[in-house]
Amino acid sequence: MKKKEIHSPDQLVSFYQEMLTYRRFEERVNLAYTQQKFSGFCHLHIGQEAVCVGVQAALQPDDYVIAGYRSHTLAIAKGIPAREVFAELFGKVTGCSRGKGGSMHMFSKQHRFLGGHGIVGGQAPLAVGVGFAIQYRAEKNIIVCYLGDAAMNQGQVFEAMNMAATWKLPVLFLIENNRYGMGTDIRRTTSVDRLSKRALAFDMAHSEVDGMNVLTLHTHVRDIVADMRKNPAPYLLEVMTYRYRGHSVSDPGAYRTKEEVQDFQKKDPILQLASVLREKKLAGDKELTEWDEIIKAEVKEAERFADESPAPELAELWQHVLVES
Ligand SMILES: Cc1ncc(C[n+]2csc(CCOP(=O)(O)OP(=O)(O)O)c2C)c(N)n1
Ligand SMILES: [Mg+2]
Repeated sequence: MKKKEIHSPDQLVSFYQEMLTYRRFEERVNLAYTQQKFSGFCHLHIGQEAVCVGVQAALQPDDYVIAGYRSHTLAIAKGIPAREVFAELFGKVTGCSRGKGGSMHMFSKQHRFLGGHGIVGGQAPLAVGVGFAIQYRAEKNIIVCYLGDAAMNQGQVFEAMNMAATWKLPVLFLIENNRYGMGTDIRRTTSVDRLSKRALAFDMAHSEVDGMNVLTLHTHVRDIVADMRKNPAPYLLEVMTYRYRGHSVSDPGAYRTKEEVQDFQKKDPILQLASVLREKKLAGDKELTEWDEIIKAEVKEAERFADESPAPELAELWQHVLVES
């Protein structure tokens, strides 16, 4: 029997506002990049907003998150203020990594957001280390390890899963399957039709879920996390999602058709939830427009903070780059 999904009106509104915040944030980041306010790599999460909102709402604040390089919005969802993420992009000392990490290396020990990692799949062994620490200290937390679909073809990810399964570590390996690894269609690089099946090799629990519907996703992840807390063990979740923009801001996207992108945009997570809000009479045109204006102003303010923040002093070069015992 299909489980009844229960989300309070407040939760529905807050999911909507959060997803819209991340969409507007990334749009503003893209604009700043085109205005040459910063340079280097920049990977946007536009289209995938339901994932971080649905997942984060299923976690406790003291759970851990570790991710790849497409992680501006994941960092904000985990509690890092948007302005500190913006300042990090601009290489300012007020950034969450004091301007030393940039787009791919958001980090906050305080918020238990353990990066932002540029090496594809490099976060998986680190997540296992954190999972081990949780078990060793007899904590009740879990760690969510975000991975791209292409990261699932990296050898170290298999090693990490094997260890996590052998030692029953509370690691939720979460694949954001957006169908592409840079310009390569995942179907050209993998022998399985579902990446979650890879869990069978480790006798690990696994499933798939629609990543364009924040409510379905949230309910699904909440149940997984509740089980993991009761019976610690790793889990492999494949979230079916899609990125609307290029792999990075400099990708013209010639490897896929406009129609394909448009098909996914019809299932846009923000539009889907707007329909729910309208149906339930929780919002109409007036509210949706007002919220958008407020959110745009907040994002602009985050950018202003980044603009006006100082660059790191030269002496900063030698600080926080090494852990001294
Ligand atoms: C070990 C390693 N190999 C190759 C690269 C180059 N690279 C950067 S992103 C990327 C694609 C990864 O795609 P996916 O895991 O699906 O994540 P997505 O970008 O779709 O979020 C590749 C191959 C890298 N950064 N690290
Ligand atoms: Mg991908």
